[in-house]
Amino acid sequence: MLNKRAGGSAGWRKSLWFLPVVLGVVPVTSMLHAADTNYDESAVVAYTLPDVLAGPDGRPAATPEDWKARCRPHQFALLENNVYGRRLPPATVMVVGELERADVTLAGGVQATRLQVRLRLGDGPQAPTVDLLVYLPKAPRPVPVFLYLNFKGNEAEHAAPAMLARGYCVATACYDDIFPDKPDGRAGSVLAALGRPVDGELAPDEPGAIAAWAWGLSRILDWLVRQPEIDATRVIVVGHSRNGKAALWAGACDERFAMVVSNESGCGGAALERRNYGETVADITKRFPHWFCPAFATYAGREVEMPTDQHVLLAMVAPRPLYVASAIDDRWADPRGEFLAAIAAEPAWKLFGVEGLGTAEWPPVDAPVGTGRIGYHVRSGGHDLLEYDWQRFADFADRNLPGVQPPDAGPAAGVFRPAQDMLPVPPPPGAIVLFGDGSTPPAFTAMNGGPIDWKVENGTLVVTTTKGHANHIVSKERFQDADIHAEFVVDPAAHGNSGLYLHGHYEMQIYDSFGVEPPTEQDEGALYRFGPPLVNAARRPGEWQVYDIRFIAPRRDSAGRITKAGSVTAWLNGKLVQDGLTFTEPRSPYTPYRHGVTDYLRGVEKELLSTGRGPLFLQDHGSPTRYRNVWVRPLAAE
Ligand code: GTR
Repeated sequence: MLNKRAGGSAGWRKSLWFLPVVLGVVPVTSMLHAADTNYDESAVVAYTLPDVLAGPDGRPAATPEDWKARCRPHQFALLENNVYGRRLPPATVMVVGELERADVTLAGGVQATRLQVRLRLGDGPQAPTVDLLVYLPKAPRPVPVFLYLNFKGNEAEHAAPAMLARGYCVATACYDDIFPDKPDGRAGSVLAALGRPVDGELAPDEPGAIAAWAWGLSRILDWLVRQPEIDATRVIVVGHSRNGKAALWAGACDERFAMVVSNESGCGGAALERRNYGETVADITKRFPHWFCPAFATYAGREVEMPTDQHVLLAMVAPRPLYVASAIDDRWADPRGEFLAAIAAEPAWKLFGVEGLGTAEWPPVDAPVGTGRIGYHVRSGGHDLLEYDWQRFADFADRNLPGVQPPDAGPAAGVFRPAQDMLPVPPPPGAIVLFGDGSTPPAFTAMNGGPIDWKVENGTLVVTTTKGHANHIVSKERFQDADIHAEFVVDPAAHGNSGLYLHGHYEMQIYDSFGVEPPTEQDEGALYRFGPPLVNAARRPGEWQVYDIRFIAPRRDSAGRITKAGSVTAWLNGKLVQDGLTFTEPRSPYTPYRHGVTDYLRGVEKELLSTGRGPLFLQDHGSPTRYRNVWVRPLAAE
């Protein structure tokens, strides 16, 4: 069981069945509001907000490109330097132990798959871990996700059946796993593990808890986007109160979040600092000195001198959809100040030619507004995250998220999402294993049809290299369209060059390409001579890597001429590297039918051209690449 906190999974399960369906969390705060807090709108000082579109020289962005290249980085740096601290670097995210998966029935009879997984953020056994709880709706295709941090631990979270019934996945982790929420929490936080200073005088732009929570959300996202059941293009980050501040900063730092939702995030979140209404910079930095970078506290009582304000934080989300939610009795969070920040952020959306809120009037309670890419409501009642709020977030997401897949989308549009998270991957039903773990002989022949001379060592099949680079091996299996899986380790010799020759005509590249930017048609993930990978997903030599390829073979007429292009969709190490790339005649002069060809292979190619069925080759290119778990799963012909 994966629960780190008291209560454990038994307690969690119980809560599923017996607790009322409340979609949210009650924060653990005792509101020690200052006696001199201003709640009088007429006593709010006049202020001028910094221009949200301004670049470093004050000149505002004129186009989306100008915003992205010149003005957004400038505005982002102002938030880093003055509020949250420097953005933290990425880290490797790996599963620790077993992923736990169970079918569960939630309140109202909603069927779901529950995943519980412990993620290690960073390298080495000492790296911090986060326990993630995920509820997946039963759906035939990848689903959008609401991701949020909770306050009390996953076992205290009440599942979100209503969201699941609307087709959304819900994923949550406890914020304390990332940064224990107390002034001296730094030493036990991910910041310490990232090598940031934990005591002594901190630099003015040293990140605090909010930066750490935002970073944790991005690391969870790293894992979520690798899951086949999840639509990586529609992960929504949500947060309530202090976690709402973190959600906004996460959305600013990481543009992979497709939509950002702030629920009553208030001071240091969605509310304008310049408005002296509710919580102030002095209040928040006194009680929560660990949340922000040290520079923020210096603006206590002089908010008007800040070179930024919270509308800038909201503008970082543009042109993605943003939802800001307030509650009318939550005056400490300054509901009107949250609305005004959303209005002041609008120019960033307008620059992209999209509508923001579509109104400048603060709406009545329980009457959501936002016909464009910004949504807003002020709910009746106090500081909380309630089902009402969740339902409005989902309404807004339904309207605004791009990339919604129509029910009849074909395989290349997203259904082919192989699990690559945990290696080795067991062969699925219907797979023809060409080489597994070495317990049965490799189902390959040499180029002349005879036995292969590649060695099986420690359960891996190792390329026997030759100077001529043509000691490839040929699968005994012949197939037309197929899903192809291979796990491999690259050796530094000869650039780690090897490859998967699909039908012997088209090569999915294997190469020592770690860190190469931008990757080219030579690099790992490329279909050699047809297209570079969409992203560089290559791992270092010595590490296990994994390819899953959906290969749709070209079709030929009886004279051998191509009548319909072929295509590949390929995943490499959890990333989509080819998305339906099409190809026709082979382009490489090095195919096994030309370079190092034998009589046997002439026969193989002839058969391929007449039947459309051919083998998979593993390539010798002078590097002792290791393979395991190589299989093909033939697809039904179109
Ligand atoms: C309060 C704090 C607010 C808000 C809230 C919460 O004490 O002053 O800014 O973050 O806590 O997170 O519940």
